[in-house]
Amino acid sequence: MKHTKFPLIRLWAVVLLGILPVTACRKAPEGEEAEPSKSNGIILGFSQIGAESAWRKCNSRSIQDAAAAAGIQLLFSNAEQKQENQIKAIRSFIAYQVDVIAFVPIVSDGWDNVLQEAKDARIPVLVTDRKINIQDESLYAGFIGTDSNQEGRDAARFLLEKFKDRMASGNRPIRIVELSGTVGSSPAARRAQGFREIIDQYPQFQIIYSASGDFLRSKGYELMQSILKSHSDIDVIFSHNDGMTLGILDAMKERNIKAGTDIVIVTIDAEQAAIDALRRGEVNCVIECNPKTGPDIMNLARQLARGEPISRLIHVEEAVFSEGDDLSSLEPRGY
Ligand code: GZL
Ligand code: ZN
Repeated sequence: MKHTKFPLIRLWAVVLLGILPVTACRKAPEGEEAEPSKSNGIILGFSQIGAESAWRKCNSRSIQDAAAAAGIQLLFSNAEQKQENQIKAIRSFIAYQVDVIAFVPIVSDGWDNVLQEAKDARIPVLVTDRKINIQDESLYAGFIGTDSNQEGRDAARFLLEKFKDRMASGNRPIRIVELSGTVGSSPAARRAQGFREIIDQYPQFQIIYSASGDFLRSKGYELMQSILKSHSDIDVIFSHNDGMTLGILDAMKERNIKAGTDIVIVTIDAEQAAIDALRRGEVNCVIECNPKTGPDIMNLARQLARGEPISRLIHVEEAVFSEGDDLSSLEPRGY
């Protein structure tokens, strides 16, 4: 492991940039033998985007718990939804000379310079959860997370099944409202892309309105309030995450619209509240997006710390829960 000759640099990085070392194991002072730990004192710098949804909070818990279990010292930074805070945090990890950097890119663009700096410092970078657009793919070691395109396709496939009779018996348009996630983020772009890849093959499906609710319950509620004022012809709502869907349900309840019956709702994440709404018939399809990637991230960090290559792209397994499924044996979601 790199042992900096200037421990003060580390102190600076930790104190000034508010990076919280989350797990106990510290690096021994120069000359003393580091206490033996299962992972030989690997230091992982993790830049998380914030706490915008139940999904995100579960993702953070998974990472923090897995680091503690693996004996990996975690420097965990919460960017409070700002890319510039992520870039600052990554720079502090470089100054601290961590062994590995991992992060969730809140948006896909704007990472080339800071990842070049990590490469120059010979610190491997693991991209998690959201994908990046970058000129030089060698600036990061690999990606682990969910397949947002697949999630979008799964949402569309559910609608083909749900409306097959209406499609067979005529061509009355099936009007879709889409509430998308954070503008510029890969899940928002790719869920929309995957959805349209299927839906655009069937002209009867028409996306009459699409806007970003930024993955936030409050914005889902506000958007739905205004949409319901100007549209009484909505057949489907495709919501990019359960947080926004809960806001949508609130707005529909206020106007006595029967969610799941008057309007079909498809939502992504599969947090407990969405599964409960599915059981109540208030939503019709819940697509899983798995936040519990902490253990896999720690295994990959350990490989990178040892200088071993990792696979460039790891998509985690995900399920689709639809109305009519037997959900009786479904474990509590934990988020
Ligand atoms: C998806 C993840 C998204 C979730 C939202 O991979 O980045 O961010 O769908 C979360 O709930 O806010
Ligand atoms: Zn309309």
